[in-house]
Amino acid sequence: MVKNKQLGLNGHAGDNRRHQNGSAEEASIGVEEKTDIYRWRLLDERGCQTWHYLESDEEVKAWPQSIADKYFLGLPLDLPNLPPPKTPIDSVQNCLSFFSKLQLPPGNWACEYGGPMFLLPGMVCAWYVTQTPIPQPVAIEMRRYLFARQNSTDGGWGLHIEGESTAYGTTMTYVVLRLLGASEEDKRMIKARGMLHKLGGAVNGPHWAKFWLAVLGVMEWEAINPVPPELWLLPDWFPLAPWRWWIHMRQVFLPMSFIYSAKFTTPPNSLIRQIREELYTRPYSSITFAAHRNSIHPRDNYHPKSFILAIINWILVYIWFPFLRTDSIKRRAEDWTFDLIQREDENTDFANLAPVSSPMNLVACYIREGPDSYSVRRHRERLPEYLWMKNEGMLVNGTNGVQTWDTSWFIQAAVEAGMAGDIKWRPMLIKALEFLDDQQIRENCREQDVCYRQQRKGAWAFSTKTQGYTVSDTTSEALKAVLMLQRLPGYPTLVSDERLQDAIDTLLTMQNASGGFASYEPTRGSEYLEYLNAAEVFGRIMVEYDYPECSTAVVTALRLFSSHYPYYRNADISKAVDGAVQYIRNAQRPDGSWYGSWGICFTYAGMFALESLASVGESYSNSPRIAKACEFLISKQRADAGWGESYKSCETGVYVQRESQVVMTSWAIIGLMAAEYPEREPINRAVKLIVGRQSPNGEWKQEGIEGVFNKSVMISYPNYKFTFPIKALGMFAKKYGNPTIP
Ligand code: LAN
Repeated sequence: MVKNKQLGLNGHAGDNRRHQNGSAEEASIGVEEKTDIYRWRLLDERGCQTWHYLESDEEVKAWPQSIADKYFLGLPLDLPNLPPPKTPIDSVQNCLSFFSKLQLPPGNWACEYGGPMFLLPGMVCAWYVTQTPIPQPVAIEMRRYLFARQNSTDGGWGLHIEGESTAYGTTMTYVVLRLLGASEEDKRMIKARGMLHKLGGAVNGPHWAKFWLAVLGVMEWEAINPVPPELWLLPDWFPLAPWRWWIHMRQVFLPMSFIYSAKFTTPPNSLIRQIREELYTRPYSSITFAAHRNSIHPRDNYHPKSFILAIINWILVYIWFPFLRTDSIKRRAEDWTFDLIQREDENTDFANLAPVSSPMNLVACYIREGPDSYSVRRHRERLPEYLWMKNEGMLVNGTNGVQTWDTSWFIQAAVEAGMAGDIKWRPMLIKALEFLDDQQIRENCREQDVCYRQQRKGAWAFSTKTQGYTVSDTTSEALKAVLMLQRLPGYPTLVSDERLQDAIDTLLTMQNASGGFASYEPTRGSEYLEYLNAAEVFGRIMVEYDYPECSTAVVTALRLFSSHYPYYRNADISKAVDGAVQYIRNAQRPDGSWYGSWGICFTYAGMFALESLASVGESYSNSPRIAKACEFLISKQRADAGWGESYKSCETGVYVQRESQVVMTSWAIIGLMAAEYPEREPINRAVKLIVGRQSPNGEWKQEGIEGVFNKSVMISYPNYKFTFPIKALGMFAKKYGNPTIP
């Protein structure tokens, strides 16, 4: 848990105010304030990760910086050079020697999980309007991060760290920099403002930006397209009912609709009044905000609002709200949405699903229950779990960590590479297994049907058990990791048969009629709901879809489980596998590729799909579709023998090249080897590239961004540069007898 004292959440709002002007002078002359990076520590308590800034020298002495802390902070590690690898397995050994030093005390691995630029602003806005003091070191480091991520050419910010400047990124980052104490006269802020005005000012931001601006009181509520909580009063059979939406959309819509209905705006102060005059190309008082509900800059308009949505919005604004919505409907809708907010808080112990909804839940609790309520205090304690500190400053992670996901992948990769039999790595792997044992979800949510939650007993969540949302592929990857490891001699059986069966039972509830598997739940609504996608900046977000990645994870988990437990729900498992494999076959594109939704992009999905089909016996020599998939991958191999795919692939649906990346090269050859691609040369050369890029201390350096969501937002998976090379090199060594690398 977060220690109030250490994070300075001590209720002295004065701290915050003092800070707002504190650095103005320095910043305006371009000297960035910075904390002492040697004083930051990551605390990991059963997967609950929080960063702490140690103020006193005594604290520093009592709690030395670990290698993992130093690594995350970009400090020198002074690790010795390892013997240069002669074979792929030497390279794996070196990597393990490095990666083992990053294991955290509970047994998991951690990392920065940044990329999106819209997460930090929500957090700061929520703190600001709920008068939650922002500890000075946090404010300083957030400012530093945001400035470090400013696009140097035009002074703006994008939707994600590699993206071009947008009205969303630029408006929100500008505003929170001001809230965090940056001066409007700072030359970087002047440049940012220039860019914002070039983009048409804050009226051109998307819906989610306008929402926060209205809450802050730097935009009027008339400019915000409606978010009616009464949608939650629709009967469950109704095709548009929000329980059918993709979980991230409905968990954001939920508190957003509550706040919208309350039309909550924080009382203006002088800073807010100043910001009002900075965000627009005209004086604030001269703007007709109601005319800007649909204004949006073309760069932000990835998914333009549909005509149907525009009509619905019109009806809501001009007919429903002024004439038809009675007080009693309003009250009932607000009561029910707040009840659902409380259930989400209860089910996650206030950690919440993700960092967009979580700050909004805080604001909703603040409105309904007051600043000193338990719910507000608990939210304030939990939000810092989303923060991450690195050499560039402090950011907000995409989830409250990658604990279970990355730990599961690492275990599998190490087993694949034959490392589990090496006594040297056994303590590390047992610790990792203990982590997964501890993190398995043991119970369903209370009244899961009332709060529309999916069965989850026996599942694993992407981050931690407390967050508690099953994900089809995380449950599968964790299940595989546990099965692989605890069956080996020398490893304890921690997760009982019954608990493994619980995981299978839950997985089997998650299949779609199409045979495929989606992410958190089976698909509950029609694709036509995309017509109601109001967020503009994301694509394919309204409902769950089938994913080759998730479907593959489930197929391979079910098959591995069946090989150990051939009698448990045998018929159900075969049927589920057949259905999922059939879906994967159907999802192949005419050019032989698969589109990836969670990693970039065709290389990622190709790896999974080929693994799935291989697990049911399809390979290059006996399956034309596999041959085609291999040819597709081979056609993308670059002259230096690597694969490198740009995030543009995700946005455009067409393979876009970039310089070779270790992670994508690993994905591609894992797929090719799973498919038993007959030619060895392209794979040999790729292996050479991977090994050649390894540093003498065993690590691989960070390259381009690896992950994606909602087609348009990129997200970092820094541990992939360890786990996927290990897996690829391990597979290679197994297949070709660990030859010397020429
Ligand atoms: C994630 C992270 C993990 C990811 C995988 C397990 C890798 C994937 O295979 C299934 C989907 C899942 C669980 C996933 C879904 C969307 C998330 C939670 C994220 C990409 C991390 C951040 C993102 C979340 C939606 C961020 C908040 C943004 C909104 C638009 C609400």
